[in-house]
Amino acid sequence: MIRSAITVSLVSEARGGPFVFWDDLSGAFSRTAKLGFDAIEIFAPGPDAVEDKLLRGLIDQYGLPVAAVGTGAGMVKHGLNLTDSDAGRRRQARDFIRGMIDWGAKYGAPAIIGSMQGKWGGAISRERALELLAEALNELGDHAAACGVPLVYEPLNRYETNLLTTMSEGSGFLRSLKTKNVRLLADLFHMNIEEANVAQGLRDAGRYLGHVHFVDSNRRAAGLGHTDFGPIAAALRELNFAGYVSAEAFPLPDSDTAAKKTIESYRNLFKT
Ligand SMILES: [Mn+2]
Repeated sequence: MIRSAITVSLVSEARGGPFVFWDDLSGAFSRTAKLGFDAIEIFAPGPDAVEDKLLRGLIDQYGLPVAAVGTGAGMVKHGLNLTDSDAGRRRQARDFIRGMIDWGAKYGAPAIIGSMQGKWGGAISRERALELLAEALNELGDHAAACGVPLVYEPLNRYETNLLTTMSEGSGFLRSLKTKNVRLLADLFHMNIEEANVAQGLRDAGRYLGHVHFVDSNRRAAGLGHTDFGPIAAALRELNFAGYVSAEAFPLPDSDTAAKKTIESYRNLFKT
């Protein structure tokens, strides 16, 4: 079963970014539950940012699981990434992500590595960056397995990384890893830029597909851009995808409208 989710950001440094709900975690849970989403995806400043009692209380009160947790605060707050030319900074990046894996795992949620993958350039060649990324994903993937959750890796579009930008590259890379615990995140906005055909990109992810960022061509809620979602939904069904399609979209024209449009599109595409 394909399940719906929606994002909330608690990271002030990410303001202006593509998250539907902002700042108020309790309010986001309440609105997410009311609109009928299956789960919530949390972009938090760090592993200690949300009190355990509060989060467990919200999960119970609203019956909403956590779909995933983002790790990008390591980048936007601390300037860390896994392919930094400085070994100490790379270690800090891994430590930050390990903390986020541990935090998410308490609620059964996988951590997502997106911007924390970094970019190659300067003292770091593309080959060296991919070697560093592979080392980090092997270590963190096995750590996540020990915590009982997968680790999710997200190829990004060319303006956000120069490492891996398509599902085909992503699945080839995951196949080369020692760890078997890393899954791909297919972000439909990035794919709209990088894939020749988005539905085919999902098929290229194939058995590695673990999570989808469900969003339109312009990073607005699904239904507010020009993406043709029919073939995308068909590809996800064909793959028997059983994860979350999670709205990582701008709160435009406002959070509630973006959320409503998303759940409406989700129902039209996946509940027919
Ligand atoms: Mn994304």
